[in-house]
Amino acid sequence: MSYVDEVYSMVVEKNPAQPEFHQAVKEVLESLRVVIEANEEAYRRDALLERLVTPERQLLFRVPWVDDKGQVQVNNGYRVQFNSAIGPYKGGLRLHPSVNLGIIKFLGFEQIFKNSLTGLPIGGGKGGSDFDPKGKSDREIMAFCQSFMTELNKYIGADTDVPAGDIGTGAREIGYMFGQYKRIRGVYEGVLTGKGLSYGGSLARTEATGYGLLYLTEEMLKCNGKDIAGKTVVISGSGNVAIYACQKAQQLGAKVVTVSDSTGWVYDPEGIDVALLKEVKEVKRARLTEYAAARPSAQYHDGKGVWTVKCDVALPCATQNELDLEDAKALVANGCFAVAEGANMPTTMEATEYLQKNGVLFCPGKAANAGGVATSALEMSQNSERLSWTFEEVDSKLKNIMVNIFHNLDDAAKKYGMEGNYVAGANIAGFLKVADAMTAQGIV
Ligand code: NDP
Ligand code: 2IT
Repeated sequence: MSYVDEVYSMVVEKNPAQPEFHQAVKEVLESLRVVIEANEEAYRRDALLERLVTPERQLLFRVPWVDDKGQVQVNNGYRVQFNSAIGPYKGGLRLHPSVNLGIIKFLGFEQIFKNSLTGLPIGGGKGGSDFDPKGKSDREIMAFCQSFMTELNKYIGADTDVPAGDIGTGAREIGYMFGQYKRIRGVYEGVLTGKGLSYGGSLARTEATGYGLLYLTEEMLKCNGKDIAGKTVVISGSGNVAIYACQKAQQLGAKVVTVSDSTGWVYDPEGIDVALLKEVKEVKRARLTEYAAARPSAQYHDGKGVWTVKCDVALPCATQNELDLEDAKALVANGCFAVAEGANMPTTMEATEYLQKNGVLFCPGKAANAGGVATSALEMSQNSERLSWTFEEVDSKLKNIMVNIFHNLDDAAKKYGMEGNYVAGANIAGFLKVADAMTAQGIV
């Protein structure tokens, strides 16, 4: 059996009931086959792949908190410190009822390669809880966040592990967690990113993932003789990533005609009204039915459906495995020619293969959504030098990073004989730097 197949079998056997983690590992290892085969002896001797797929440390803890009725609630807390070969662990905290260890491991594993692709010194990690922030009062959110940080604070720090936002964790949650960290540890340091501007946050971090997705998409289209201006775009999700993807797509002259949430989706043929979307989602924390009620041109549909809308470019920005083979077929049949992932692993493997085989330009999340964590690393730099940069300065660095990421993965795909396969390019380019650092640091 080849080394890649052996390690994949080991992962499935040793990590039962973690399908998302298996999926993420399989995609990466398949892409690396050619690189691994060229260095098989040394990698096998050093058990490089076994070490790569095994987290350095996995923290699981109890998070008890009291709800508004006086009832004690108990959630599971997670932090997976996956790989610190190129820098302190870095990655978000997901708060969603679906969270389990396998999901956090898939996200942490993806984060290793994503963070490497940014070119910045950050290792891979991820955390979160099965806590559901929906419908909770501000006091309940604070109670949960304080309890979560009361345990997590022991394992993190500005130079060891720097968490940030993800699904369900935004500025409000980061604020409560930062306050509790400072209170317990007695240090004022950049231990979290995505902070508010009044206490060490970076300008443009809120916008960064969505903006970065569009900067990379624009470059990918340009290098393939196409222009984002004038194109019709479908977006899923209506959270942090989706909102700012929508805003930047419009600034670049595209028309975004859909957004979605976990209950339904909106088709707005006149183009999504970003100011209204922000009011509904960021201020009122309401459902998309409220958007549709306030916007005469918008049609609301229950359930799933954005991928059936005719478009040129599709940007999945909600969650994992939200775009399956049937969706991919509908996109191709409707003439979609580019898909870039704003979310982490939103496209199933079968859907990805179908899109690639049908000539759709496909950029995986670990490259396309890297603008968020890259700007988090810029926030860490600003915190270290105790200065803050202007919006324009951060935004222009972000744009450079995204353009460089695209060229790095494009070059890697070409170098290894897989021109145009941006999945392989991203995995190879991300892997090589981490593998080099792991090798140089010996068996740890
Ligand atoms: P938010 O919590 O701000 O928004 C999430 C959006 O996705 C909401 O519209 C939500 O709908 C929808 N959604 C979440 N879970 C599901 C589900 N199971 N089924 C259908 N819809 C769902 O999160 P973000 O925008 O921050 O994150 C979106 C994606 O982008 C995630 O995959 C995240 O890992 C990834 N990402 C985020 C980065 C960041 O900086 N925030 C950086 C890089 C990647 P509802 O409100 O109804 O739950
Ligand atoms: O998936 C991701 O890259 C994030 N949720 C952002 C992580 C970060 O540290 O900013």
